[in-house]
Formats: sequence, C-alpha cells, structure tokens
Amino acid sequence: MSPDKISPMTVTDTDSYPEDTSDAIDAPIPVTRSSMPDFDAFVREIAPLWESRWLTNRGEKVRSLEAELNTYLGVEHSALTVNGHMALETLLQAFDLTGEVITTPFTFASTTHAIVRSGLTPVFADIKSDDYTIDPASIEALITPRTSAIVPVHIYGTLCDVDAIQEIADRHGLAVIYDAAHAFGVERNGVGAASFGDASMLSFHATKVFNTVEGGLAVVKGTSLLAKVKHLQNFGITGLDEVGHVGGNAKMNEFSAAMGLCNLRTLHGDIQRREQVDAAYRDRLSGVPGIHLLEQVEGVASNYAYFPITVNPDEFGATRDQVHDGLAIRGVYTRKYFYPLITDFAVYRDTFDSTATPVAKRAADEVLTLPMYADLSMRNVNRICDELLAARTVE
Ligand code: T4K
Repeated sequence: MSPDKISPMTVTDTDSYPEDTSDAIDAPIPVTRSSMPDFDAFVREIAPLWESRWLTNRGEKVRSLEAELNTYLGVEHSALTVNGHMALETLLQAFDLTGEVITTPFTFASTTHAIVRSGLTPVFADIKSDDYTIDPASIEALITPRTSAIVPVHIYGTLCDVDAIQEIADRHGLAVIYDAAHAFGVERNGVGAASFGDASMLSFHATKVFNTVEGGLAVVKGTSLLAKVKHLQNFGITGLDEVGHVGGNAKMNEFSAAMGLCNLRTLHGDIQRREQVDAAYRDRLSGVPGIHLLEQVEGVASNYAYFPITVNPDEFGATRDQVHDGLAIRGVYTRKYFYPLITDFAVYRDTFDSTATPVAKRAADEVLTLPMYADLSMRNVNRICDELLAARTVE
C-alpha cells in the first residue's frame, strides 16, 4: 500500500506545491487546510459529467475511484460512501451486530454516535498513554456474553495495537471494525491500515489527508459482505424489483469522486510535505519540559494526519487551555481533538462514567493538535513553535 503503487504518471512532485499562505507575517494559521487539486485538472475531470448527466448512484467516477483506492490501499472490497460516518453506520449494520460494542471514548463524536444510532450499546475501554489508542489490556475485562464487536480507532495517523486486538477478538468470537478515519495511507510493515480487522471505515472529509470534499470508504473482506454494504447504502435495494434490507442513502456522488481522483494524484507529495512539517515540529518541540509528543511507532509509516501534543501544566507552567487560547489570540488556531471526552458529552454524561477511563480523561484534558497541512510553510511552523514556547512560565 505504498504511495508508489499509484501510477508514476499520476504522482506529482512535492516541489510543485505552493507554500502557504498570505505574505502577512501574522496571517491567521488554521489548524488544517484542505488540499485542493489543480483547478484545470478538476475541470477536465468533471467535464464528462455535463455530457453524461450521470451525477450519482455508482457512476463512472465512483467506480474508477474505488478501483484506484483498492490498489492504493491494497484491499479488494470497498465501497465509497457519502462520508466516513455513514460508512461506519453502514458497516455496523452489515455485520448484524447486537448488544454491546467495546470502543474508545477518546475519539470524534462520530464513532460513538454511529454505535448508538445503530441500536448498540457502547462500552468504553481506556486508552494507552503512549499513543492514545484503545488499550487491549482494558478490553478483555469488559467482554460479556452481550458483546458482539470491538470498534477501535486508529487516531492521528498512527495505528492501534492490531495484533493484540485481533487475538482478543478471535478468542471471544468478536467482529473488529476499525474507525480508520485518520488512517488513510498509514501502513505497518508494508500492510495498509484498512487490511486489519474484519472491516474498516475511512474518512475523506475536507480536513483529511486525502479528501473528496465529503466522503468515506467502507472496506470489507469478501464479496457477499461488499454486496450487502452496497445494498445498505442504497436504501437496501437488492434487485430491480426487490428491497432486501432496511437501508439508508450513503452513496458518494460523481463530483466528490472526481475530486478524489484528482487529489489521489498529488497525495504522495502531500504526505511527504506533511512529514517535513512533522519533522520540523519534532525538531523544535522534542525534549521541552511539559510537552509530550506522540511517539513514532516502529514499523508504522504514518500519514502525518495530525500533530498532537499534550501539555502537562505543572511541568510546562501553563495549561492546555491557556496555550490554546493564547495561541488563538496570536492567530494560531489549534484544536482540542478530542475534548471533551465522549463520556463527558452532555448527551452521554448521565449514562457513562468518564472516571472509569482515567488515561483517556487525562488525555482529553491535556491534548492539543497543532496546525498541520501539506502546504504549511516552515516559516509558519517556526512561528507556531515560537508562540507555543513563549506561553511557558517554567524554564
Ligand atoms: N471518526 C473519527 C475518528 C473522526 O475524526 C471523524 C471525523 C469521523 C469518524 C467521521 O468522518 P466524516 O463523517 O467527517 O467523514 C472536523 C471534521 O468535520 C471531521 O471530519 C473530523 N473527523 C473532525 C476531527 O474534524 P471540525 O468541526 O473540527 O472541523 P472544522 O469545520 O472546524 O474545520 C477545521 C479546520 O479545517 C478549519 O478551521 C479550516 C479547515 N477546513 C475546514 C473545512 C470544513 C478547510 O480547510 N476546508 C473545509 O472545507 O470537524
């Protein structure tokens, strides 16, 4: 699943990317910025739609993009969806799950909402403090006769402990459906993120490493499951005069697919540029007391989707919130992905107890994701680091 698997004809050299942003030395720096294809290339890609007038319902662009993504990801069976969230809901439905699903509270609202909206009960395991992914050691104790699946989340551009999770799932006969919203292009020892578990959901939202404006991908193993996903994403229609499932509408349209076809051509360069940004941050911030960086895991090739730090207020001399607010005043927009913890959401706090997952609770209070996008300039990385370090009161 290396980026080289895209035809060399379609890979654009990183040097052709524009540096950001405005000339102003103090121009606002967003937490991320959508990668855009070359305008003329996009117009060429969508021009045939004026002729065909085939705009959605598995048109040519969607089918082409699916084929290219399967090659890129090293998978055989996938279906493009309207967004990542609906890919996850469709997958949960396709597996006919019941009862309880073990998952992480340290994630975006989507993961838990998808479980709850599918009529399932989320059960929250704690996370590991080194990479913020679900802790396999805390999964096992939560398994009951009602457990039907595990929904781990590969966050920020790293991977869960896929081997330990699979071993537990196999022993207990549980399905593993990954929320791989952040993991497009991530691989471990040459194996793509979407190959792990029984299924994976990817997000192609405008803020992601690879975007189709809005979009997602449901990756499964086997043709019959793929057929079911495709039926479920199209109102459960199973034939010309037959409806076999209670499905919704989760199809990608042709304009989004065209955006994906264009963005895939420049993805390799985008990830290289992100890697340079990541390296520059590490250069400036490694070893700063009170700032903890996400460790790079041996064998895992990241897509550098996010650059999370945690701020220990005692050692740094300022809280995460003080850093966040102080940077915002200076035009540097960071995000508290993921705060509040899911179990502290107004809609969930009366049902779940966030003190049961203390590592996740602490991460939610201390994490801050710094600006990260392919054309973030080195000048701005230095500006962000200067402003961040100026916030500390302990030397
Ligand atoms: N699971 C996980 C673990 C996820 O993180 C997500 C989504 C999902 C599932 C669900 O996947 P999708 O259904 O979304 O495909 C954003 C995204 O909306 C969301 O996709 C993402 N995770 C989440 C982590 O972040 P916001 O509300 O924080 O984004 P917003 O609109 O504030 O944008 C942030 C910055 O991005 C802006 O300040 C500028 C830039 N931006 C934003 C948009 C919308 C652009 O450059 N272009 C744009 O079009 O949620």
